[in-house]
Amino acid sequence: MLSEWDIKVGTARPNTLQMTDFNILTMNGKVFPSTGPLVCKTGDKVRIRLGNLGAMDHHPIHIHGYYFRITATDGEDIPLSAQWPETTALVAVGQTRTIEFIADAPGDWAFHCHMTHHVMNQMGHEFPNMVGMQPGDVDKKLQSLLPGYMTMGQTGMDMGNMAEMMPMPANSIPMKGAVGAFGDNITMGGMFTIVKVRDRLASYDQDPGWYQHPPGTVALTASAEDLARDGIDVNAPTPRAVASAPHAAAPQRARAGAMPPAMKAHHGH
Ligand SMILES: [Cu+2]
Repeated sequence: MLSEWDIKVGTARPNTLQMTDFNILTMNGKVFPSTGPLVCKTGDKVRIRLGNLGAMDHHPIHIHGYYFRITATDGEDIPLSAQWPETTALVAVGQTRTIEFIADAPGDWAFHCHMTHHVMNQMGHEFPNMVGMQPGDVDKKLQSLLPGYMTMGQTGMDMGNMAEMMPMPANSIPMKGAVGAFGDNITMGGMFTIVKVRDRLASYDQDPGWYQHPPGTVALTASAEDLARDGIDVNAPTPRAVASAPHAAAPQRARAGAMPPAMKAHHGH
């Protein structure tokens, strides 16, 4: 079940007067990483019934690694001949959508709303655009009035590690983030869970942990020898850097001038 709430930071009671600015998006009343994984066995026929209990927002629910068929709406089952394949099921306010697929690919597969702010927590719009701002010592000055104050957003939305830097009020959750399979930070929250498909299962009710990738199926960081063997110099200027360098601009203009008229006509399309 998909829901949306307005629960101000540090409070416990949802604001029922909210009309548009919801800040907590949940699956079965939980936000990732607290959402339980959807556990299945390789070869299982999986049926998921999605219902949107939200007040104002539609949810395009998307799966990684599979496509599914839409097999029923809240009206009725859809005859086999009329079912259609999707990787995203748009569940409008008040609707249900039933999806089915055969779990034939073992792994951990993200299953989430595709609305960007629906996989984040504590979202709000009552902030100025801070990208590129240089706050100077404004934090230090404000902290004498507001302990713990921190200017945010100057570098965009890369805030996955914010929870480590900023103390959180009681009864609150970080904007996004959980430790992933490789010790990295999964910068997702909210309406996000994981379909876990395994060849062997102890129980459908138990989280089987992270998928153990077969040897040789996970990309590794290239060693210096690997790079040298393949003739890759990571310090070489990128093509874009070359094109924007003043000394490189002249030969490029010369090439444009040498283009046949037919090709020039296509410029600007
Ligand atoms: Cu959504």
